[in-house]
Amino acid sequence: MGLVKRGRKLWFFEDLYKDVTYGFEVARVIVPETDTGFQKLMILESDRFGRVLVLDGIVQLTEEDEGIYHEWIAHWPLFALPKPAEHVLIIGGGDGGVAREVLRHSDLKKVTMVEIDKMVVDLCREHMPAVSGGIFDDPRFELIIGDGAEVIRRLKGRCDAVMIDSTDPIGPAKSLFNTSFYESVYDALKDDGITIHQTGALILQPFEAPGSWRQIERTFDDVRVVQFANVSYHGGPFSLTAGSKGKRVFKDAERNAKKNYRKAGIKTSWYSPEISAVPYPEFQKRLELDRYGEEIVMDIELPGRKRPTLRQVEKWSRETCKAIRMLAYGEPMVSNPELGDGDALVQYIETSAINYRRFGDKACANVFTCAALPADDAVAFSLDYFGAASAVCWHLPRGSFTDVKSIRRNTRIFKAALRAPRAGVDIVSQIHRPRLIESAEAFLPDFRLPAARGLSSAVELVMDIYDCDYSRISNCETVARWAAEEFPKASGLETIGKPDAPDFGHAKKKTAGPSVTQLLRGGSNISHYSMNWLMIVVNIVSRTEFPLKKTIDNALRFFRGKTAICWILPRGLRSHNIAEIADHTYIFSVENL
Ligand code: AG3
Repeated sequence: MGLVKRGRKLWFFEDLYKDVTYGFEVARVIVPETDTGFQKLMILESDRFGRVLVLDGIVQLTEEDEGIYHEWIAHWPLFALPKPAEHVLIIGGGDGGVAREVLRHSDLKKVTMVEIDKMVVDLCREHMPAVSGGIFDDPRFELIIGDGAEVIRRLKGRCDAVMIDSTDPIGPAKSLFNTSFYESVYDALKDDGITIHQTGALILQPFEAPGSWRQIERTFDDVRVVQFANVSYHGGPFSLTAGSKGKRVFKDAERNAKKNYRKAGIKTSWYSPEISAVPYPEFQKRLELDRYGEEIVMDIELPGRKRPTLRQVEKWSRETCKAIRMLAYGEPMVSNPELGDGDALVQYIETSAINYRRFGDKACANVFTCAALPADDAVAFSLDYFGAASAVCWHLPRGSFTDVKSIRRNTRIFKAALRAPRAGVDIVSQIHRPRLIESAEAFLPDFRLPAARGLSSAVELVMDIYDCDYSRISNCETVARWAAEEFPKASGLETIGKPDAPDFGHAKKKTAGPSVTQLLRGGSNISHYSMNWLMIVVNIVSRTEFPLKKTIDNALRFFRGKTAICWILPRGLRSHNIAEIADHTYIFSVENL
């Protein structure tokens, strides 16, 4: 919305969100909106806030409350350090507010500020000189106009702290929110150094802090979330996410901060060492959970010649939600009978999805949640609903942050039968594990998928891809492009219709992961991705054979993941022998070299 006339008054409304905004009355426009070549810049004056810097329609600071943000981002890391900082790097921060606070630390020898947009520096210096204070006259201060992501590579091991005072991860700051940038920040730090990055409003930007948290967690030795609230960053709690080089830094941070603060004698208005070391514990705990979810995969023997209609399958999926105590999201997607390609259904649910496909007289059902899954209840309900005597089940831990051997140990393959109508299930076979193989074996040209051996009608490739690039999994268009264009090229599988990508719709309904579904001829590709975990989890079911190596490599490369844990399951079973089925269920891991 930007500037809006309201009667005789001029108002400004922030443009960050489509569905919420805040605004204030503007007394004067100091610098009308100007295209700097990097972004649109505007400086306004308000009676309440003083001068206000706006970039791309988003408030960056107001003279009235800039002290809150600048004190926290500068002093939190500097006072937490075990010994006084000598060299600090600021990336962004062109208004000079962070540098002003940093330079109050008298042991400092040098502060380098790398700002990409010279006009931010010049116009703030001219129109809001109090923000930068005297930094430009301080001999310790050095300004580089350039790209922080480039400059930082030249600073290996030189900095005690790196503060990333960027705009949001849209526009010119995008390259500052990805793993390779964080890796160069890590390299630029001395041992025991700290970095800190602004990571948005916790509630209105629910994926930003978790996304950076996970990337920093993977690149640094320890990670913390620091929160504060000010008036001009709309939405209550606002976050800074910090990473340390060295494991002890944050553990000693509270003690160090109290001691260093007292010694330095710097008077602060908002920062306090008393609360600085408390890193919003509940939020941190949520992020520290190390498991993404679990899935129960069922091959259900349909009785007699009875084949459920799609209407009945829709009812099954709705009632399965009740059985596992999850909410359905939106309407189920069903295959188009006109395409003559079998019965299939996908129902997004709170946190993930349920899906169904029939191969002959086998109902193949998957129930996936990114939370604890009452798997037995899902199996019991499904057997009961379809009037089936038994099912072969694979119970998979999805997104376990451990090694392939323990993931294998936690994967269960068994036959289940209903104890009595509307009662629980019994496991009527031994519990088997998948066969652990080397990826090299799966990639041999004569490796035969179970379907080709006549063991089943179809095959399912399940992939958990870890350590993906944030930019590849932070929007649905990119994931949908993979599913609709890249994946079919690599796998040779034929798509039907367009990918369905509800994306943040899940989040709006207070549920977890955004998803993409692409129906395939004789199968489907369902992917759930998570910024929290930097991972994408994929299930590809297909009646047609496809090249494993090409398909897996393509996904690893596209999402720039580090490792894929892969399972191969025979689906639409023809064999009834559970030992044989387990023997043709494979697990292996693939590295992206
Ligand atoms: N840099 C951080 C601005 C963040 C605005 N984003 C938001 N409200 N979600 C500000 C520059 C101050 N030196």
